[in-house]
Order: sequence, then C-alpha cells, then structure tokens
Amino acid sequence: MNINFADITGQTIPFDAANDTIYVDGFSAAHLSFSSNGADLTIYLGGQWATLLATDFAALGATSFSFENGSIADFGTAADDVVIGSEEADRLDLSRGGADQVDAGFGTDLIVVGAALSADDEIRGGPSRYEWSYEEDVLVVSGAYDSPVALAATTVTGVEKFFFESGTSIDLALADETVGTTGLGHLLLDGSALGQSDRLQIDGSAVSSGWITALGALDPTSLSVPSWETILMVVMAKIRSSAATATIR
Ligand SMILES: [Ca+2]
Ligand SMILES: [Ca+2]
Repeated sequence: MNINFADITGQTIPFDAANDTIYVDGFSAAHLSFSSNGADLTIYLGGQWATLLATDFAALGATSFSFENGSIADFGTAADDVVIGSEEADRLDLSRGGADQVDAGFGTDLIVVGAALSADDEIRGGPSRYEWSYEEDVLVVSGAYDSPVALAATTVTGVEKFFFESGTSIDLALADETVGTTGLGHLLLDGSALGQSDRLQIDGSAVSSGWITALGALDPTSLSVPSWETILMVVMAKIRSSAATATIR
C-alpha cells in the first residue's frame, strides 16, 4: 500500500514493512530520522512526525520510502552491499554491517555506518554538483568499537564531515585520502554530541593533505600542539598533520 506522508503527519498508523511504502514530497531522504518507542517506530521529516505501530527499524528496507525528488533511503543488509545514491540528498544506511560499497553521488548525503565502519568498506561521498558549490556529505558513526579502526585509502573518500553520536567510543586512524579527497580539502570531525563516558581518539599521523577540524570537549593532555593553542582548542581543534592525535570526550 502507498501511504502519503502528508496524510499521516502527527498520527500513529498501522504499517506493514513488507508491503507498505511511504511516499514523501517536499523533503529529501537525508532529512529522515527515527526513534523507537517500545514496539513502535517514529519517523521525523522536517519537524513533522508519524509513528508506525509495531514496526522495528530493522524491518525497514529499500521499498519502505519513496521520495518525489528521487532521493533514496536505503537500509542495506548484513551482507556486502553495493549502494548507488541519486543526484539528490540520500540517506544510505550501512549500519547492518558487511563490506559495503557506496557511491552517494551528488547532493548533501547522509551515510549512516553506526558501529559497522570497517577498513574494507568503500564509501564515496561523491563530488559537488557544480564546481562552485559545496555539498557536505556526512558520515554518522555511533556505538562502541571494540578495536581501533584504521581507514584505508579507499575506505572513506569525498565525505566532508564525520558526526559521532552520543554513546560512541572509537579509536580512529585517518588515511591521507580521507581528508585530501574532501570538497575543500577539509574534514570536520564533529564530536560535540559525545558525553563524559564517550571517547573519540583521532590519529591523523598519516594525513599530509588538507585540514582536520575536531569539535567537542578535548582532553588537552592528548593534543600534541603548543600549549597556548591547547586553550583555544577545548571546544574546537584545528589539527595540522604535524600535530597528529587528539582525544575528544
Ligand atoms: Ca551491508
Ligand atoms: Ca546523492
């Protein structure tokens, strides 16, 4: 059954994940977000919401949403997926695991890896549509990583921002290409949502191209930069490649 999102905003409705498709006009898939309430799932789009009764996030699939502008909401599988985004702002979810290949294409894409980021993923954020435009692709990381993640040259390219959700602990080593392939040669590591018990350790020692900015509450003892700079960097760090590691809480 096709369900028009505009007809169900502010409502709680029955939903059959195997057969129903929610049609959305006026938003892109990258604007989608979700929260689980017991057995139900609430979807959010541009300040509007609808709750799907007895629906598990894990039941959502590639046919769960259809966007008028052609953007794609893909939820992947636990297997090795090959995901091709549209020219619009897609929401491509790889958090179910596997060694996934993603081409997000044009648009400010949201690529959700959750706790499943691994060196054998190949995530390409894609270029901006026009030479003069800047389209910021975002990689969303969450959860506790048991072992360090060292990005290979091909793991993440053309992605301008990593967003670390509350509840994340990760020891992350960047490749030179992680930074050098971004739109402006600049990578933003946004740890501003991290809490006291969370931890983001960044190793940028392999990075010689571009700049990294890290947002969040830095552990000043972990930052190898001159002390006068450290003070400025409690909330924001510009890590030059020669100053390679930082820990954010
Ligand atoms: Ca997968
Ligand atoms: Ca796209």
